[in-house]
Amino acid sequence: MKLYTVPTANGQRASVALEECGLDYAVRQIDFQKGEHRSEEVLALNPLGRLPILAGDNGDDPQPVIYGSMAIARWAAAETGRLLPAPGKLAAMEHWIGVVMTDLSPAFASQFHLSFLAPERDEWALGYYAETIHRVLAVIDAHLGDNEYFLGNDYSLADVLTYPSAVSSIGRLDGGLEPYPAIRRWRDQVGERPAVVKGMAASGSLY
Ligand SMILES: N[C@@H](CCC(=O)N[C@@H](CS)C(=O)NCC(=O)O)C(=O)O
Repeated sequence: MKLYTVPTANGQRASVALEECGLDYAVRQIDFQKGEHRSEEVLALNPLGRLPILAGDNGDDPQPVIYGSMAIARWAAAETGRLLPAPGKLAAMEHWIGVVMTDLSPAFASQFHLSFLAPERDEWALGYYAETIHRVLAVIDAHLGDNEYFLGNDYSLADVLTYPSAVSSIGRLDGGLEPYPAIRRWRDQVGERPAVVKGMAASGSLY
């Protein structure tokens, strides 16, 4: 398999999940700041021109292809049986994955586009997304204050999908994780896992 990746939280989620699941993969870094995500090589795999992408290795045929950090992580977990919840904890895992992937991560992405790519600075929109990020982080902080991981004592996909936001995307938030001691404790603990160290290095980091 080959992981087409980027040095952002989305790329990191994919590579950390592959590492945690013990899967073998080669890495192809795509420089989206140079526009490589619009190259024929990438568009042939994903017409959306977005990353990360995991391409299978069937000789010359790059299929099957999975696009998106959550899809790649879910596939890796289902394929290997790792990072999955213990009986009775599926609802909680889906809840937290939803919070992170459909609330927190899009708010960080919008903040990135408004901060670095928008032709004009929109203070209202920037304030809105910063407030949304803080609202989500405060809820996660309260939860991790009472729980070692998202699912109590069980490390799962929810931790893997959240960790890159808490070390990468967070660099764009004034004050970072300073107001969130429980997330800082969890981040340090997760960050010591060898698979997390390896997965983060595989995608690299902008910050
Ligand atoms: N939902 C996707 C989002 C992927 C995404 O936003 N990728 C960005 C890099 S972090 C990208 O490829 N941007 C290029 C573009 O939008 O043209 C995921 O979770 O992986």
